[in-house]
Amino acid sequence: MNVTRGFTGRPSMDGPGLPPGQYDAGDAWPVLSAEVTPGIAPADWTFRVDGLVAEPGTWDWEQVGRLPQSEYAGDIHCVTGWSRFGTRFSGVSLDVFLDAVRPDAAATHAVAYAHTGYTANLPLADLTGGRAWIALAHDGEPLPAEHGGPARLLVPHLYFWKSAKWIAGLRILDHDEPGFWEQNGYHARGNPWQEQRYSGD
Ligand SMILES: Nc1nc2c(c(=O)[nH]1)N[C@H]1C(S)=C(S)[C@@H](COP(=O)(O)O)O[C@H]1N2
Ligand SMILES: [Mo]
Repeated sequence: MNVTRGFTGRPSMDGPGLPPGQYDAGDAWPVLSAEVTPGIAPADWTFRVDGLVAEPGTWDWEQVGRLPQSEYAGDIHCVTGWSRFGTRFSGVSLDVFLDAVRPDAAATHAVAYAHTGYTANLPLADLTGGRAWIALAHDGEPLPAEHGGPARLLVPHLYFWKSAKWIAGLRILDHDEPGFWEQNGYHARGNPWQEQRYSGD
């Protein structure tokens, strides 16, 4: 039988394959951090959603643990070129937090910010509909500190720089406000399927 596997060499477990210009990193999970990895104890970690919302909210580790948990099984894509197939994360869907704070009708964007100061901007539409999480675990184990533990943002349908590690909160806005990489020439949205790497792509 003639099986067409495409140009990736390895089929993606759950996803549609390799976006343009990406390569399969195999089992490797590179660490990409602009900061020194902070040692944040779960007891010291909090997540806040504020800005243009009816009711700002702050959740601590225990409160997030009591929220309904869900899973992402699929691929991640870093703008430097590597993609990783078949990752498994669990955590809490951002829909849960956004439903609680109730964004204003005028809200269009968010800035995600980390406990270290890293920021990334995202359209609100990319954070809803079961496509974004506060991830607490990977492959059934607590998220390692170098990968953003105790908790990171996970928005796997966009380039992975949007998935802020050591996530501290989301500021909900009625305009787009460039984050750390976006101020340095990277694309405002970062859709890997449209190869939105740099502003102007
Ligand atoms: N706080 C913080 N989050 C971050 C980054 C960072 O430097 N700091 N790098 C981003 C980039 S460019 C990528 S590819 C992923 C890397 O996540 P990983 O180190 O778990 O692979 O985290 C993203 N989130
Ligand atoms: Mo990246």
